Amino acid sequence: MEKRYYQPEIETMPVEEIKKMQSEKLVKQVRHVYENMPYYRNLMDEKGVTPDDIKGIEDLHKLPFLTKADLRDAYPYGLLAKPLDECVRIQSTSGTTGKRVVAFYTQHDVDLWEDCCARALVAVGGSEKDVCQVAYGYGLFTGGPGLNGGSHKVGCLTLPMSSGNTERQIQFMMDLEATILCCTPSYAAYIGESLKERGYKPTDNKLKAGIFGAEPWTEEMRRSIEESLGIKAYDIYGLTETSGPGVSFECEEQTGMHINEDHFLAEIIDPDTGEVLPEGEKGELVFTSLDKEAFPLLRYRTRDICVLSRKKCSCGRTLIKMAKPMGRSDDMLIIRGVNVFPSQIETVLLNEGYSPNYQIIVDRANNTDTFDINVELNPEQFTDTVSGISAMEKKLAEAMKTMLGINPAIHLVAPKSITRSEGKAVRVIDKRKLI
Ligand code: DLL
Repeated sequence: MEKRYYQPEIETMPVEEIKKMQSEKLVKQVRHVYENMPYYRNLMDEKGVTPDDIKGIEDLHKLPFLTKADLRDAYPYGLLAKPLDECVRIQSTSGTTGKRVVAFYTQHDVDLWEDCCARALVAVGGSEKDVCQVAYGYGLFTGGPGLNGGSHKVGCLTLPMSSGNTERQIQFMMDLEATILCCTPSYAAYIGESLKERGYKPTDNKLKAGIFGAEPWTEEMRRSIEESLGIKAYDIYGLTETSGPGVSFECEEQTGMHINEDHFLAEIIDPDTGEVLPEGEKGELVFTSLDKEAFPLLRYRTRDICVLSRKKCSCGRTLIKMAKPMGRSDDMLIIRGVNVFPSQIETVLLNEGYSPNYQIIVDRANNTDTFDINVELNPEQFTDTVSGISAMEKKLAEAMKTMLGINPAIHLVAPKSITRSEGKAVRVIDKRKLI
């Protein structure tokens, strides 16, 4: 079997050794942060915790959390722990609440981030023989630069396409015989659809694998992308605050993402109480950066809802796995008092044979929430009889009711009428927030 590890000494390290390594790094990192990041030192002082109290990972729970609100308060330099002279890069993402998140990197930080992305590429079978088409956005967004750096480290021929210009993506994919595609899952679905429209069959391209992340996507979406592109589709996770893509990545088993535990210490907490939950329970994912220098966030609350598992993996990696995040706690919609995740809607649509092109519109009329879902028909489903359409809408509404517990109004719309996304898809329009 071909080599599928980039750094086997880390990726297959016995768990006890990983934990020992994490403990040693944590003790050093807490000291670095305490001495160089006054913002976090104040939080520790308020909690009455000193670096001497942290002797290993068993003491992690004593440290205060950092949240999105802290990022906002400390913008732009307040969480910087190295002089700007030693930083070589910033990356940024739009926050949900106005101010952008700005993350800083030393050369050491860029290097370890690219190692993480290289691990992800090798895990899907990448090597110097591959042509890696990076169709995540380049620039402030971490997707393009992260996978680009990883691809160089592996030695792939890197196509730095950035997102968009689908015509050119397809031309290069075909002419330069790309074998690995990296982009958001929604853009991968769009590229698949565009190839089909141009008369290509899934076997006409040379792609073997895709590395898709930056937004939640379901198993049903995975299958649909795998079919349309004729590839294996792998998940990758990360966030700007922890460096970018590559915090965790999927291996050949495709049953969750291995967390790069030598760099990131993961916890699951109860989002309401902050209490640490045992392995296997669902809750909010919290990360501590163990050896980042410039922007070393400790106990950062991601708001992503997830489950961790140390079940043995057939790929031989010992790194803990996280399930696909089912969405962010702040993506969750509360409609007429019921919690609704867009991922549940996507599951129903794909199970019922619809496209993953949909938009959820929530509003309020007469003090009651309205809940509408526009769903695009596939060209082969298109029928121009009104009774045909309303029967399909009714059937889909029933399937939604079974999954969600509440009844949306379904509107089947013409093929290609919902705007495609080249980056992260916009699935929800919540007009209630605008009031
Ligand atoms: O999205 C980094 C990234 C780029 C990850 C390319 C993977 C591939 P941000 O823009 O800061 O960073 O957004 C981070 O996106 O907290 C999750 O809510 C969501 N997210 C990222 N990856 C996944 C994934 C990049 N595989 C936020 N599944 C995170 C579900 C994901 N959600």
